[in-house]
Amino acid sequence: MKINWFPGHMNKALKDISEQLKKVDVVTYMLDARIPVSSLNPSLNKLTENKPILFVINKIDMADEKKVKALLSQFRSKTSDYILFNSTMSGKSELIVNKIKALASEKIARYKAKGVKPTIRTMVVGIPNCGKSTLVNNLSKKAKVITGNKAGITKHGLWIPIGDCVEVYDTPGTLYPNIENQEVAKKLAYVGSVRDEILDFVELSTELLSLLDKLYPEFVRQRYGNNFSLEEIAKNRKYITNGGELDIERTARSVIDDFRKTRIGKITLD
Ligand SMILES: Nc1nc2c(ncn2[C@@H]2O[C@H](COP(=O)(O)OP(=O)(O)OP(=O)(O)O)[C@@H](O)[C@H]2O)c(=O)[nH]1
Ligand SMILES: [Mg+2]
Repeated sequence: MKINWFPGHMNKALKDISEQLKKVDVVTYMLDARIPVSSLNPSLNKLTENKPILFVINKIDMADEKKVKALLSQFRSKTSDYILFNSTMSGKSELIVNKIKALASEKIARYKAKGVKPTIRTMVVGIPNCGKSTLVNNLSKKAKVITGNKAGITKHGLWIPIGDCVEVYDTPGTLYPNIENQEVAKKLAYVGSVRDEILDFVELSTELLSLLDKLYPEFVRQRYGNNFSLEEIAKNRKYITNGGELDIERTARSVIDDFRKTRIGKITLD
């Protein structure tokens, strides 16, 4: 299976992002803490390279925080900062707004000198399903944009005012035209950033189990026992088809579901 998902709406979204970026002071670049490096999108990196960036390393509640912290150095520079975040938690949006304001301090100072209050504009970009719209709703304190636990919920960009001096633009999750690196593509699929309908779950879950065997051997054994082949898991779970055979497809889906619901553990794959 070669995983490549770049539907028309993403191509449009990248064009729209590029257009709207002219108005943007700070890019809020959201990453999934379970794959903080693999969730960097080369297309977005290129579009945003000349802007200050706040990396929001989201879903930290589902990830291996120690491992994420070891990867952080690449996300801080003169013009970028990062925050480890859980965008489903309310009451934390000040932390993000403050960091955005700090990254826009030059503009704020310039306007202040003229006696004018500036509007700071940020755009939330990132792979599908990493929590962008959830963050936007959290920042605006009212649910205004639709969220959902599958890839490709947001279809159009939208500017939303938050507080009296910040505006935020929610964008559709974007991938890139040709994902050459299939190790990256698989990780995007495990975390739910690729449309499930195009995936071969048997192949995907087999690969995930073998990756977890390398990275988190105790976690997989704790969950599935020492023999964690799909056949063995199907037997243990008594997943049988109407024809009386082991239901490998259902087992494969349940393994991916276990991973996505952190039943195997808090895991970071990069
Ligand atoms: N545990 C956890 N779940 C989160 C977090 N942020 C978002 N979610 C969940 O992740 C799912 C996707 O959230 P969305 O906000 O729709 O993601 P999105 O990035 O806007 O997705 P697209 O519009 O498809 O690009 C939802 O089920 C959210 O509740 C988080 O920090 N922790
Ligand atoms: Mg969205």
